[in-house]
Parts: sequence; C-alpha cells; structure tokens
Amino acid sequence: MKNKKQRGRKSYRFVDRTRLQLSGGSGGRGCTSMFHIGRKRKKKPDGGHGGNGGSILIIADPVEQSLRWTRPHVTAEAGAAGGSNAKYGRNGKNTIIRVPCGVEKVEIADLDKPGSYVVIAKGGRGGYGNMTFASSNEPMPPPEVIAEYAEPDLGESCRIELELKLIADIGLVGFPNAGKSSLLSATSRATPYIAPYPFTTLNPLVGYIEYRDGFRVCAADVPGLIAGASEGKGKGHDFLRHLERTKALLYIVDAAGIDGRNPISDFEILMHELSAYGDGDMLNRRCLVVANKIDLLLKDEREEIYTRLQEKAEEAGIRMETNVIGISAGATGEGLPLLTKAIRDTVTSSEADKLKEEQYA
Ligand SMILES: Nc1nc2c(ncn2[C@@H]2O[C@H](COP(=O)(O)OP(=O)(O)OP(=O)(O)O)[C@@H](O)[C@H]2O)c(=O)[nH]1
Ligand SMILES: [Mg+2]
Repeated sequence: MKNKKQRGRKSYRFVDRTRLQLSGGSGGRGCTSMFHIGRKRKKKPDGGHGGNGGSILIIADPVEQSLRWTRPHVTAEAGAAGGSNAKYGRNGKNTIIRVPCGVEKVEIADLDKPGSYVVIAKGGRGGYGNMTFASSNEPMPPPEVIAEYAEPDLGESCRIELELKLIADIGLVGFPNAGKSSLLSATSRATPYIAPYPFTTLNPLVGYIEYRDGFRVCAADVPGLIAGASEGKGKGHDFLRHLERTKALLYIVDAAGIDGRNPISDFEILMHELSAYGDGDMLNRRCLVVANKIDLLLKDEREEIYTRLQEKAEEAGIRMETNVIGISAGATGEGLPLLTKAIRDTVTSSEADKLKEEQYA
C-alpha cells in the first residue's frame, strides 16, 4: 500500500492569470430638505450630503496561493443617501481583493511585498445636500442647480488582467522526469505528484525546506522545460515566468538518462533556454547544478558526469555556489543533506547580493 506522499495529494486548481471587471461603488444622493424655523414662514435648507462610494483595493497577502477564488465581476458598496436634519449618508465599504505576493497588474502596480496594495476602481463622490446653500448672504440657487449638485458620481469601472509570478527563494529547473518533484517531496513537506512519465507536474508548486534552527527556504517546483521553451514550446513561457523572480536557481538533470536522454546536452539546453528567455538575466543568477538518480550509476560513471557538467557550467560562466552535487532524490536519498545545506548557502548569498545592490543603488 502506497503512503500518502507516494499517492500524491489531490492537486488544487492553480490559476496564475485572470481577468476582472471592477466597479467602484457609486456615491449616495445628496438630500434636498427644508427646516421650518418656529411658526414663522422662514425655512432653512438642511439636506445632508450623500456618502462616498467604496473603492476596490488589491492587496498582496502571503497566505493566498492562487488567483482561483476571484469572482470575475466585483463591485464595491455604494454610499448611502444624505438625509434631512443635516444627516450625512454613510460611506460605502471598500472591497478588498487578496492576491498572492508576486501579482503584477501590468503598468499599474507590482504587488511583490506582503501588504503592498493598489486602489484600482475608486468609488464615486456622494452628492451634495442642499445645506451647502444655507449661507445667509447668498440667495438660494434655483431647484435645477440644487438637483444637479445632489446628483452623485458613479464609481470608476475598469477591466484588468492580473498575472502571478511566483516569488520563491529557489526555482527547480529541469527537463520533464528529471526528478524535480521527487526532490521537493524529499526535502519539504510538499506532496507533489511523482510518476515515471514526463509532464507529471502541470502547475507550479511551492514547498518549504525547513532547517533545524527555523530557517526556511521556499522552493518552486516548476513543470519540466523542453528545447524551445524560451520560444513558448511546451507552454515554456508560462513555466519560465514563474522562475523569473526566484532568488536562485537549481538545475537538475537525470544523470542516469532513463528516457534515453543525455544529461550533458540536457544541461546545455536548459542553460540556453534560460539565456534566451526575456533579457537573459536568469543565467547570471546564483545557482546549483544537481545530478539526480545517481543510485543507478556506478562510481566511475558518476565522477565522469560530474566532471563534464562542471566543465559545461564553467564554459557558460554561470554563478555556481558549489561544485556539481550528485543526489538520489527519489530512491536512496544520497546527497540530500549536502544539497539542502548548499541550497541554504546559495539563497543566503543571493539575499546578501540583493541587499548590497539596494545599498549602492
Ligand atoms: N532511480 C531513481 N528514480 C528516481 C529518482 N528521482 C526520481 N526518480 C523517478 O523519476 C520519475 C520522475 O520523477 P518526478 O519527480 O515526477 O520528475 P519531475 O522532474 O517532477 O517530472 P515532471 O513533473 O514530469 O516534470 C519518477 O518515476 C521517480 O520515481 C532517483 O533518485 N532515483
Ligand atoms: Mg514533477
């Protein structure tokens, strides 16, 4: 009987792109009313102002994982109408849409830090009550003018497209079946599907590698890349997008070449695809190179593959934190303690790089 981890958890629907129709609440109508002073015929305008409509805010919340919950149409609450006796209408409540950190609203905002927010559809202003004209010096304007002032503004309306780019400390880059999910499963509590066929993982998944002193590294298991991914082949753009914001990268190859693949040329293709994607900046990121499935190789074969991968990495000039690491993520677990330590060092170094950059910027 397979245990829970081997069976894999039922996957949730991951949505990383969504379209929304947003409308701010309209303002409340201003009131037109007259207050009769004593028994005299004198009257005083006392209509209160309408409340302002609520706005729609989009806030980055680290608890959220996907854009799935979002309803396609969202309208904020309208402001209440003003009342007689100078009563102001209540303002409409703001509607808050919580999205995962890493959501981009193109050209408007980048919600990368927890709590960062943007107001998208502003609520309408409430109408003025006729008490605006209660001054004793000025004569009352005609009713049409009062009615025009009492009219509230409608809330802003817009259609937007949100796009999620995962923010993880380290991203796993590899061909389908290389053992990315096996590695995430072996080092964290995440329970991805693992199976001996390519494209088992269809959506990116995040897991936390936890260390004894409480330090945590967030690792993103991204679906396998293939040659031509940087041109969009095999949904390459959708997957590479999630690696764009990771602090460091972990290249993983199937050293045993189970599917008749060659680990060295696989590694070259992976580096080529990353350099060809976007502005090619991903290749300059701190990284680790990992040879998986070494349990299927003899000692000499392992050493040869490590040396050749190391040569290729040095030729390409990528910023490796340590030499090539051999592991067996899905079988014996060999090499995993060394790898988890190296992952921590790589992430810490890239964080230090970022701090330095910010200081000198
Ligand atoms: N012998 C051996 N098999 C392994 C090892 N790691 C993973 N596998 C097997 O390789 C196959 C693919 O593993 P996955 O972890 O699903 O690979 P993946 O890179 O996530 O694949 P995709 O999700 O399709 O991109 C599974 O059958 C695993 O059992 C290992 O260290 N040794
Ligand atoms: Mg997988």
